[in-house]
Amino acid sequence: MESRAAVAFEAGKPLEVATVRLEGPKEGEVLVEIKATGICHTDEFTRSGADPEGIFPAILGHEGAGVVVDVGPGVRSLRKGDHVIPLYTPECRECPSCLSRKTNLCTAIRTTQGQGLMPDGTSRFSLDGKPIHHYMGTSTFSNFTVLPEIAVAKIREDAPFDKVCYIGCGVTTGIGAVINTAKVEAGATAVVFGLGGIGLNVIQGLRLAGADMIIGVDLNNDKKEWGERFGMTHFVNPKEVGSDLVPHLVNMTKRGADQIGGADYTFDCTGNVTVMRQALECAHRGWGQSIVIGVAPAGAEISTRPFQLVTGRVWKGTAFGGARGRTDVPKIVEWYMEGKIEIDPMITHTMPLDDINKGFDLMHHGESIRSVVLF
Ligand code: NAD
Ligand code: AHE
Ligand code: ZN
Repeated sequence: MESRAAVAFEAGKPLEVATVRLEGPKEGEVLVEIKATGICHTDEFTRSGADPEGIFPAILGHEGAGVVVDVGPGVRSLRKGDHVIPLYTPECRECPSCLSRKTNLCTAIRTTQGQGLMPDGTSRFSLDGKPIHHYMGTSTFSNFTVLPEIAVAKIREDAPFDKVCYIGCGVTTGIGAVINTAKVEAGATAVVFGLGGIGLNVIQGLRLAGADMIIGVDLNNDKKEWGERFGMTHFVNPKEVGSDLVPHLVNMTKRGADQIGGADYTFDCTGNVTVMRQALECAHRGWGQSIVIGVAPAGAEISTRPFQLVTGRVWKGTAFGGARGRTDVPKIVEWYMEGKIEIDPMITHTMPLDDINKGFDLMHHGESIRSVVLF
C-alpha cells in the first residue's frame, strides 16, 4: 500500500513529506493507521545528527496513537479496529529482562530496532524501490506503519487520539520517572531541570506523588508559568543566579536541624551533561537520587567527583519512565480519562503532516510544549 510520511533523508535537513510504499504486516505484526503523533525532542535529536544510532533515510516519530487496520499471521492479542499506542519500548513478557521484573527494557527486538529494521531484518518502507528505515520501531510520522504485536498497547476506544498520543512518550516518561524509577514519596523535595514536554510531566508526576517542594530550573523564563500550572513551587533561571547554581539550589532546599540542604530527588530533562552533573550535585548527601532522563549527543560523557557517590548520592537513568508499555500505558490512558493527570494544556500546537517542520521550529524557539501532527 501507499502511505504519506515525513521522511528524514539526511541528518540536519528538514523532513520531506512523500508518498512511500509500505508492505503489509508479516507474522506477529500489525498494520496501524496513525491518527495523531507528537513531536518529541528525541525526534529532533536524531534528525539533527546527534544520535549515534541515527540512520538515514528514515521515518522518525515515536509518540503516536491510532487504529489497527490489519493483522499478520499468528497475532493473538490484537484485532482490526483496536485503538492502540505504539511502543518504542516493547513488552514481550518472555525475554530475560521482562521476566526479571527489574527493568522495562525488553530485549526481544532491540537489536533490529536499533538498525531501523523490523524483527525479520528487513524494512517495510520504501521509496522508488529503495528501502527507508524504521525508527525506534514505531515510525509514527507515517499515516500507516507496521509494528510488532509486542510493541503495541491496546487502549480504551473513547480516548482522543490527538491527546493520548502524548502518552506514547512524554507523559509516560515524565510521570513514570517519578513513580517507577525514583519512587518519590509524599513530602519529598525535588528539582526538575528543563521544563519542556518531559519536565512538565515530571512536575505533574511529583504533584501526584505528593512532593512538598518542587523546584523547576529552566533558561527560559516563560517556563515559570508553565511549571506553576502543573505544581512547581519555585522557579530558578540559571542565568539569573549570581552565585553557582548548585550552592543556590542546595541552599533553597535546606531543611531540618542539620541544615545540610540538597533535594531528595532531582531530574535532568535537558540532555545536557553539565546539567546532569548539577542535578546530581544538588541531590541530598546520604540519600538524594538524581534521575537522568535527557538524551545526550554522540560523544558526550558525564563526570563528577566520585566523592559525590561515596557520600550517598545515587545516579540513575530511566527510559520510557520505567513503564512496561502493554501493561502500564492503558492504565495511564485511564488516569487521563478519569482526570487524574492533565494532557490537554501541554499540547500547545497541532498541525497537518505537511507542516511538520513547523513543529520542530516551535520546539527550537521554545514556543511549544508539545506539537501534535494530525493525520
Ligand atoms: P523540550 O525541548 O520540550 O524541553 C527541553 C527544556 O529544557 C526546554 O524548556 C529548555 O529551555 C530547557 N533547557 C535546555 N537547556 C537547559 C539548561 N542548560 N538548563 C536548564 N534548562 C534547559 O524537550 P523534551 O521533549 O522535554 O525532552 C527533554 C529531553 O528528554 C531530551 O533530551 C529528550 O531527548 C529526552 N527524552 C528522554 C526520554 C527517555 O525515555 N529517557 C523520553 C523522552 C525524551
Ligand atoms: N539512540 C540514542 C539513545 C536514545 C535513547 O536513550 N532513547 C530512549 C528513549 S528517548 C524517547 O524520547 C530509550 O528508550 N533508550 C533505551 C534504548 O534501548 O534505546 C543513543 O545515544 O544511542
Ligand atoms: Zn520521546
